[in-house]
Amino acid sequence: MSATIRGKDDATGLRVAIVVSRFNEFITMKLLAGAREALIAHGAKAEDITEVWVPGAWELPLAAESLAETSRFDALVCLGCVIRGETTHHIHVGGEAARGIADVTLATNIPIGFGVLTTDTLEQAVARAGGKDGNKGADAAMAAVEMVHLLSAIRKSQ
Ligand code: INI
Repeated sequence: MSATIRGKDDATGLRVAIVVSRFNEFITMKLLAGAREALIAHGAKAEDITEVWVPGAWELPLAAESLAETSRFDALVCLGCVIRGETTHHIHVGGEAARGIADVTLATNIPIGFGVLTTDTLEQAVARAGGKDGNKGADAAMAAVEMVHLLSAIRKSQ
């Protein structure tokens, strides 16, 4: 017989830390608002959500690792905005943020929603931060919530 294991979009009772970058704050504050609203709309309590601000996307992994190691959170959400510049700097910042966050989630087994925009233009970022292409902060928050339940269901299925 086949088995199907799925998560669910229920944030009731979950403690979530949102790590958000100040760089391109005009965009990241909208990602943050989207993440908070999605969590609360799905049952999280405002007092169970912790906001942690870092200078830029580069600093997201270290803050996420520190938060994961406290064992105080069921899930993390990392939010940032990397926009293509004149040099290749953005490639290193965006690539290392992604790699570092992936390393942290795998090393700690805590779900981390990845809400770091990597765009060519400011317009593309605006579209993804509550504009015509949705809010990637909300999507990242709900992906983290789904993964909390998925990991729990996998463990129970063993
Ligand atoms: N940080 C970002 O979050 N987005 C960017 O687009 C960006 N660019 O392109 O420079 C950026 N740089 C700062 C970086 O994240 C660090 O904060 C900085 O290098 C200090 O460590």
